[in-house]
Amino acid sequence: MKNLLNVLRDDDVDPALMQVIETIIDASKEIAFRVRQGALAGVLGSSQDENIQGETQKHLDIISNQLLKDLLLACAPVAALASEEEDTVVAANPSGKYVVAFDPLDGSSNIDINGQIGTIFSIYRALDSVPHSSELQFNQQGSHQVCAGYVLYGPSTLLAITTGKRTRCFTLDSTQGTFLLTADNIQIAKDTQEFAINMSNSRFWNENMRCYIEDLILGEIGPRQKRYNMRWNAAMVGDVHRVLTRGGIFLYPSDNRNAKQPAKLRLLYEANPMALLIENAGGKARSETQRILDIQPQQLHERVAVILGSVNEVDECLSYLHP
Ligand code: AFP
Repeated sequence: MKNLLNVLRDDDVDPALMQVIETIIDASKEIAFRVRQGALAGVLGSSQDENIQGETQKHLDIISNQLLKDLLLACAPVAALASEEEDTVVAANPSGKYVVAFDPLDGSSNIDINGQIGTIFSIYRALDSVPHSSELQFNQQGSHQVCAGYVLYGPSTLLAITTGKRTRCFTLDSTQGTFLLTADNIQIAKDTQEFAINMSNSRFWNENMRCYIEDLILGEIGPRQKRYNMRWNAAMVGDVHRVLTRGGIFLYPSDNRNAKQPAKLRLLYEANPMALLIENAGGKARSETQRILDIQPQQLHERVAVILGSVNEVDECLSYLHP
């Protein structure tokens, strides 16, 4: 089996970009070790602090963020970084060619219950037109990502990654400490019978979204005329990995719980990297109004509705939203 660096080399990936990817992978191995140690490493539970999102930070959120930050700041090709756990952009190396955004530990609510969690990352070329410390470094459309991926800390530690051509999956061989290629060209099934959504929010959705979900639940006795199953991991990395593996549709729609914040998922370090992985695996990734990768970001931690997965099912959902 090929290892990650050999695959990237065969794809003629820029050596400086390979160095950034390798740095992220090194940090993820450290995180994976602490996740596996759990209570034995004293990393469970919540801190007394809140992040800019207003979320209570778990100890492992802070540890993971610090690991990624320390290693990336020491990586010469990195010009700046942005994180779910950082209020604003952190300037790195003046000669850096790339900027990195990440959610250090997605699915934090799963940490204390030994559930699926993961690290999501997104890499862009640094803009010479603005200072490295400017948030404008990250006001780039998702289609400009040069690399996107996640590390899923589950029964296996898996890396899903794309550098623009295809979406691949690697599995960590913990005896050697290397990620080995285990899926070379993921292709998402065009149709599905599985959806992922947090049903407890249904009373907050708009009417059209409620109708779409109701028809999935009606199954073979309703207009869709086939049985659907539901899954919800409460960690985007786990739900997206299932969609990449066996198809499906993942939805986190806008809702009216909070007029100032109608969506939950973050564009920069959740929606955009996942959208690139999904599209490069033959799937579709939309907000409720447009292709996610076409969205022009306005601010660092902006949020967006997400509908992604099997092309035909995403299209069917959009036909309900825009009859
Ligand atoms: P946490 O990292 O705060 O657990 O949030 C995870 C997440 O951003 C995303 O990974 C999940 O799909 C979604 O939120 C789960 O949201 P709900 O807790 O509202 O179901």
